[in-house]
Amino acid sequence: MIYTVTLNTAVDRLVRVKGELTRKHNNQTYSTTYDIGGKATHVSVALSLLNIDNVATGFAGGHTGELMVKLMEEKGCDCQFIFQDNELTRESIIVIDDTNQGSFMITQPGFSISKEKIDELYYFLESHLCEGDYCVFAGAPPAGFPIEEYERLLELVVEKKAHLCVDVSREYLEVALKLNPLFVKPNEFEFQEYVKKELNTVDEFIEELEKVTHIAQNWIVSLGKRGSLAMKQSGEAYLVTPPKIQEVNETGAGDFFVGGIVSQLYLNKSLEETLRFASAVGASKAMQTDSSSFEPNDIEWLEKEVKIERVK
Ligand code: TA6
Repeated sequence: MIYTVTLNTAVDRLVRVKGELTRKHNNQTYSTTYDIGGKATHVSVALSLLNIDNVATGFAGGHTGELMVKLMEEKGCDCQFIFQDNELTRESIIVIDDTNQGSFMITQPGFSISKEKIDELYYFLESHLCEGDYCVFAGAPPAGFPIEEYERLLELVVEKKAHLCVDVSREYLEVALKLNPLFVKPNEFEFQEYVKKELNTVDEFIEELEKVTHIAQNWIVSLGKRGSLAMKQSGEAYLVTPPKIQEVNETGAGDFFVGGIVSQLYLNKSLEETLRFASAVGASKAMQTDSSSFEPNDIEWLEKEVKIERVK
């Protein structure tokens, strides 16, 4: 079984604006819709759309949390979120104008999780995780979440002999890297922050990856428009160039990329096959207007457009 854990759930309020979003101007909207916010929630949606069983858990609250669960269940997700009384799952505001140059994202911090509720999540995972399961932590915890509690949750996954998959940054990434995770997926900025160096060329990224390849079974560094760079613990590395697409809304594309990675590793595909498939899923997401869907019928042709080069 695959478990996804979103410690700071969100509902995305998608606001579509006429023309180009402009300061000091009455920017009129076409529509306002609500969708599933990230991050591991999107991994669960991707897996469900791929008909791969999974359980989505983490923390939620109030009517926004209930809306998120409703939207996820409509997409076939098995939701087992822990609701905290008198709190609301936050809203992320995603503004999309007619320029097709990407969205404007405005996020709220999210509510503080009580020790009682953290323990509830710990015992949920403790009673469900089995050897060989996958557990995906994606997205930073809400402000004030104790780092030692985060570490306790990740350590539990390893103690249960499940595969630990982590898409997180800063001190949370450092905690994950103590545990030899199956993969970590920092973006280019989060990776530079981790290695405490400014990196510009792909070769500079490869050079730094080689110094840390021993602390994760797979490093996958997303490089924005340049695609992604992946390195196995063995040092084998691939540069992935995504397909050229008409981007409509890139929100969630990184999370769906992670969903594609988890789906293929779960099916014991090679890293190269995994990267090809995941890049196609992420690209398909970016072609959609919402935050939480991709078009499975597009995957086959998108995979053919993905360029993968062995660089080490
Ligand atoms: O990655 C996309 C997304 O999850 C959006 O759906 C939006 O909710 C935002 O990112 C939340 O980001 P954060 O880093 O605050 O968890």
